[in-house]
Amino acid sequence: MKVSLILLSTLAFVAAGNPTNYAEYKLVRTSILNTKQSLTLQKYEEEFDFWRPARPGMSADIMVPPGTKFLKFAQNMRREGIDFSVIIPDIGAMIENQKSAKSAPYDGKISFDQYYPHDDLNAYIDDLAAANDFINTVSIGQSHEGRDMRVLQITKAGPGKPNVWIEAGIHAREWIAPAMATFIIDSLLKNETTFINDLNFHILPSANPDGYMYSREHDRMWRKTRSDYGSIFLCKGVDPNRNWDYHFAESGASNNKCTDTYHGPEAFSEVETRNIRDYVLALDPVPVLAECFHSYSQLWLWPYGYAYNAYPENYQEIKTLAEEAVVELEKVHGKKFDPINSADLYPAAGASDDWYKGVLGARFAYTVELRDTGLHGFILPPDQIQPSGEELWAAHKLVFQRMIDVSNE
Ligand code: 0X9
Ligand code: ZN
Repeated sequence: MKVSLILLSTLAFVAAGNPTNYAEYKLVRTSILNTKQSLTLQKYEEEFDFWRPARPGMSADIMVPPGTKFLKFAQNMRREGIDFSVIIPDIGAMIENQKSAKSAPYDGKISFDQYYPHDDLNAYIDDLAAANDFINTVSIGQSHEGRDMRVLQITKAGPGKPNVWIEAGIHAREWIAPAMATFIIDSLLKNETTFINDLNFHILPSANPDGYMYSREHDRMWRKTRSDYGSIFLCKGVDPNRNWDYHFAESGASNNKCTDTYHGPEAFSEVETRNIRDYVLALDPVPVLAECFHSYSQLWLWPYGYAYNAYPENYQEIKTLAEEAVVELEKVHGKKFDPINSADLYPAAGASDDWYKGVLGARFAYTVELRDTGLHGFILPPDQIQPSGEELWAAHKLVFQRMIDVSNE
């Protein structure tokens, strides 16, 4: 990567705490790529932020700066014979627009029309624990910058009952994910549902607190943790969804500290992934279901994701349930989610879903890529939290019931 004085001064500017400015940055979507085109585009992965990577048979979503960089990009695409269209003309304006949306501090009652900071997410689950004797919260450790990582435990079902594990927000900029964890919690606790009588739930709403807060306060497009491995270009952070010790670094991850998919110096280099690992390994029984909430693309991904044609032995029942879940989901607001194998999105190793299946031994493991399909991408407007939650909950009613049924077999 070419590092200029301008880049270094930009890095210093960001390090000094000035928010990254995305004024007139564009999100472009390419046409469906063939193998040659995807290889060509992958050369640009260090220069541009790929919201969806370049892989054969897919279109890529690429954030491109305005001005001469955009003109140069367009020229290069023309030369390579890759068509594209602009799907978000001004990412900065979209971010600013959302900043002006309602944001009231958490006051003991969660509302599903805003994205809360990490401390409020913790406060919300702590308040639930204080108000219910069958709910606890536990700290599973601190993040790199010392934020408390707290898990909500709903253990009304009692010892020995099947455990369900949900991890949200491991990617910082995917704000809809922590919001969906709180929506699922809220729905579970409504009186008309009885899942909590039969299943124990362990839910981590904010799996990457430093990254999440950095994305709120400094750089809306931040994805990684905030650790520091001494990059000469001052690049920070590791992709915590490439940091798990199952086929670590074998595919879809980078050794370059400046990329968004940097896998880290070794598996579990990140304190956040170690905290999660140690907590879930101690669960008894092993979770029947382990889920990860991400965005965007509207997908219900099933394992494995580290390579093409690598499937767990019971993949048929995992796949079938994903297919059934998206049918329930679509009934609510008509949103289509694709139930596909993770590697068919793109092979990427070291993700937590693969580890939950391949190492932990969860019977069912999924990554749900939430709304939308690129109209807003990661910058999903807060007025979509409520409808997203409604459709996700409908899918989960089926999934949780299936967990009860298979556990009673
Ligand atoms: O690349 C990821 O980590 C996930 N997509 S995202 O756009 N949210 O970054 C997908 C992970 C799918 N799982 C595996 N590849 N194992
Ligand atoms: Zn993600």
